[in-house]
Amino acid sequence: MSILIGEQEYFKGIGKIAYEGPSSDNPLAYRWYDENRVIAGKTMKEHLRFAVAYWHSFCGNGSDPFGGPTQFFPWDKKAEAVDRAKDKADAAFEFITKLGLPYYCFHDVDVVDYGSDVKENENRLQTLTAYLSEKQKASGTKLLWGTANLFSHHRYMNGAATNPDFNVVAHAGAQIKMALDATIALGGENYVFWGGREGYMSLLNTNMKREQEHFAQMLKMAVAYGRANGFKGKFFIEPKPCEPTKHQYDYDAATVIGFLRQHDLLADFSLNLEVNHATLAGHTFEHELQVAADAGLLGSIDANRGDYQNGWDTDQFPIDLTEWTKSMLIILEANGLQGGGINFDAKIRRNSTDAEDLFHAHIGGIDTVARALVIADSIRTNGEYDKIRKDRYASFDAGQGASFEKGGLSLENLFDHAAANGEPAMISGRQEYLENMINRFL
Ligand code: XUL
Ligand code: CO
Repeated sequence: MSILIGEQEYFKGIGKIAYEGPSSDNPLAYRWYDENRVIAGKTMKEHLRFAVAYWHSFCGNGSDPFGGPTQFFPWDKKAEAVDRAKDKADAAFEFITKLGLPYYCFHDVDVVDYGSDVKENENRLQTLTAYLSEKQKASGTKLLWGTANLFSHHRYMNGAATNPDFNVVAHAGAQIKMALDATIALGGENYVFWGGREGYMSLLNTNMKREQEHFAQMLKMAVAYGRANGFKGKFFIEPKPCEPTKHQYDYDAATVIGFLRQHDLLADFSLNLEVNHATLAGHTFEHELQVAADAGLLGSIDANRGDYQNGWDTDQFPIDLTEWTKSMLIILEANGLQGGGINFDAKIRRNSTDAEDLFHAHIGGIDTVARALVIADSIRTNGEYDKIRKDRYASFDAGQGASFEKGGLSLENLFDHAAANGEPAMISGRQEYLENMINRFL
């Protein structure tokens, strides 16, 4: 038994998941994710930077608003919080190592349960930070990002940094400080803010302007503390329109970019985009990626999917090849993710109760994304896709169109041009042709 498996092996009978190629029918093998395969000048491992999410995989227990846990974890048995947390870390690193993924992500309270004593919580997290550090060294696994859970505890029912009570805001700050300390100590490459309850349930009791200013203030303090303590990575904001609040301030990529610009935070922040959050906001995932890429803020991804019939965050594992192919076209065109990776912020269903289910879920998600990368690269290499889109704007590449783009024309010039050139010819958008073209490569 290797050092990567603790005293107890939690996923017995499952070995290292290997790449076996598309013809394999082994459900515990990769058919597309070949970490060393080079696509567009980089290995798949470098492009995708996959991460396992501690919370869904090792803390989530299948409970929902209508019923309690269905998944009873052998690593969640011991009476003492720190002992339980060490067992959980053993299970997590066994799992990540068997999948062969380079990264993991956590919230502070995923790593170890917190009580209500701030200093005791700090002790607990520091103890686990030392433990995780050893695990990282032994396995080569790295921390893609850390974050603080500022939404589960009852004190955050009216928000965390945006809470109307300063005493609660201080608790949020304390948790961010401790989570940043852990992230820095573990060499975490990024730090995430997902504003779970940073929003409102009713405008009747809310001073939105003041709350948003408090939020910006907290972010500035986090940046100041992180930079003063050696954190060189990016801070990410993860947009989501609602749930658990009625309206979350970080509604979508465009809203967050406006907020960052308004509060002069663009130098330190970028975006962590989640598929199911995009669809909840009434967008496609591709839309959110494009908005971030156009602003140079495409930082990282939380991979999952929603459900066409349900209007909430179902956080299912990604399996939609078309959605991911369209997404990969944008990611490749943007020269990849800026500092982040692809974190599986996804959970197995409440009735998926075999230890193998967690493997099947991750393998399916990993292969979907890897296959989409291969397809998107073929589409780009073929060249027709880029050419059609470029040609569509050809009228701006020379003459009056080029002057317009450079700001060299007035409204009178447009009048003269329109009058001189008559009614423009109709030019097809060729959407169906392009859709068929994407399908040709799938
Ligand atoms: C919730 C969500 C979070 C963040 C981290 O919808 O996505 O898990 O990713 O707090
Ligand atoms: Co997320």
